[in-house]
Amino acid sequence: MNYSQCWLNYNPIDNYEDRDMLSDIGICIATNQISTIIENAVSELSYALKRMLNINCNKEYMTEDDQYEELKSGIILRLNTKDKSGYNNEGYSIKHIDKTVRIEAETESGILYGCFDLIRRIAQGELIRGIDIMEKPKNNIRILNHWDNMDGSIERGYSGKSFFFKNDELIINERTRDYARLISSVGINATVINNVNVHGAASDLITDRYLDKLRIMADIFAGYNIRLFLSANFAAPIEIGGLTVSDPLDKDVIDWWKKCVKNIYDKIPNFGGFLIKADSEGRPGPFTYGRTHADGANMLARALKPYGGLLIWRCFVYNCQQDWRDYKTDRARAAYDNFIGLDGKFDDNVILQIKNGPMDFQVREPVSTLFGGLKKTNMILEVQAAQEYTGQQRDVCYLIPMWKEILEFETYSKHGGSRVADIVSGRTYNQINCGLAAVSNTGNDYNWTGHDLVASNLYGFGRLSWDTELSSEEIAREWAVQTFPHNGKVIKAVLDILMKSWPVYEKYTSPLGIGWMINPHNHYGPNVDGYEYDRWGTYHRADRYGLGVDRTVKSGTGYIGQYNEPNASMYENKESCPEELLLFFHYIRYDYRLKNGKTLIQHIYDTHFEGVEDVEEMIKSWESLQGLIPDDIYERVRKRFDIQYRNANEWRDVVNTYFYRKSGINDEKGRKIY
Ligand code: GCV
Repeated sequence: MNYSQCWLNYNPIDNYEDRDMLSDIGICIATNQISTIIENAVSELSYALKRMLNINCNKEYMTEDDQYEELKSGIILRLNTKDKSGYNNEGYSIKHIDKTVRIEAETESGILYGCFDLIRRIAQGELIRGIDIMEKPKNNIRILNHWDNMDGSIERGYSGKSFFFKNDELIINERTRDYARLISSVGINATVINNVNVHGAASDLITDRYLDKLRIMADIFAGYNIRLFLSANFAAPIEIGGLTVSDPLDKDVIDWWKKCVKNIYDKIPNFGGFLIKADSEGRPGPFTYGRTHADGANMLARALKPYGGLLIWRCFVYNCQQDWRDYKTDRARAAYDNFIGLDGKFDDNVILQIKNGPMDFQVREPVSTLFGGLKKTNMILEVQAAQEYTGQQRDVCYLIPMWKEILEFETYSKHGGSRVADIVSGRTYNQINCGLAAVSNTGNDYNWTGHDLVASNLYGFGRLSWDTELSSEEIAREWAVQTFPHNGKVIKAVLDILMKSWPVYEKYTSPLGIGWMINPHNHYGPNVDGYEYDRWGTYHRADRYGLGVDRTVKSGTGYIGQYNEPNASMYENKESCPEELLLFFHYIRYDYRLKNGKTLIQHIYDTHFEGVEDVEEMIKSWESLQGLIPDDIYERVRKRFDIQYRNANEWRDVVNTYFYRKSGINDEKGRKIY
């Protein structure tokens, strides 16, 4: 096989205390609906038990409930469609009763997730004697967005080429199924396989040319409870339909989409729907025709509605032709300004997909104001597992702590529980079509994610989208234990590296929420003024006295006014603004004293020196694992650390030198600045 199994290695577990209890088992399947999902669940469970505990499972199917009641031993999978026990569709329970372990669910997908859960527990050495749990996902939509192009390249892809496309054709092979196993094992239930920037042949993906093959792929995914979605081109009626417009209120356009969608569902009955990037970075959209985003989204949603399809519409809409001399226009304001007036105007199968921050996946950003603003609109939180601005899978950066902070942010949208996690799960406003999306970090590299350690971000996204209350440490530990050989020292070192990695990356790159300062276009490596005099609206505004963007209501762009109180006042005031975001919200002088007594300039110098020292520490930790983990993983990660070390040095010197030259202020500690 030319790829690894990541966390589905199912490494042997020595001395598992409940092995005896499981050693004489069969898997009994109590259901008369033997579907592909059930078959996949059973085959995964028996494969995992064989590999982890060397247990051979016999499978027995039974259809009558009384037979099921009489079973005295074994793992019993029971599809209980009669008594609605509150599993909530994809939920399940696992109970140990006498000599049986019973996984029950209302749906086949619940059984599948229950099996993956049991495997995960055993893989971590957790004893199942006495287990009695009930689980259900916190979010209904748990979706990956792949930015894969049909020529096989991946936009912002850092782990090889696409495993979905090559030379304008779809790839379907063993890896397709293993991809489905991998993401389903952590609860992901939907995927968009093509880039939101729909170029070239990708416009045709929704036509007969590709539908038969897509159906094969959709069926493989469906066997793991994953729905296939496609990114579509808003101008498809022109590009592939021969019409002269793609105006969402034009009758011919409406009919064209209806026919197109009907044709898709005729071929792919389990098709999930479309993801649309419109009026954004040059993509076509309803603005061309003087229409709103609600007009555009609803038109497509209505075509999908009869088939249960969803329309996911991105809010990444901003002016990318800005003049850097203009201090009033603020890209951070754009998503809110464009969408808040449309709240309540979207159909119920439209979902707005909102990036976590108001800018673009920087190492530190505040939470997008739309989460606290929209009240009558379905929302998906979009995060980026692909590390476009956070080290591109060459530098390790475990992103779950960042996503946790976002999910836990209280928006004050409604009294009594409106954290981002509550809003995007639909709990706050009783919505169903809500959830989490991640821009995927996968490619056809042997280890799927380029850097072995950042497979933890893919794993973690799935686990967090299922249960937003899991902690970052729990997720990191689960992943590490399932990925590496069972050894306390290995797990401790890996956890330590992962948990440090985001703060370390932040230390040696852009300070206190200001973002960017990267090389234009490829977005790797330092370049403080890289975007400063450009059109993208991403400025740091550094001069000889200080830096930062004034986004206050009082004297700045007014962005802060988009937050609900008391967040708005907290950010407006320099003293109460969380320091890690100080430069995002305020222009600050270099001699301003932070809470720890250091000046801003000294903070910049110190963190950049520390960042490099921290990378040295991480490297030492990794080196202590040589011989304890497989050599190939050891070597791959070791090489990545060399790159990270060089990168961190480069960032330190470029950033420190830049600010030394701008400010003329010496480092108090007299270290070398160029
Ligand atoms: C897919 C940023 C990235 C683009 C990406 C875009 C988006 O601008 O640099 O590569 O395009 O975000 O999220 O649509």
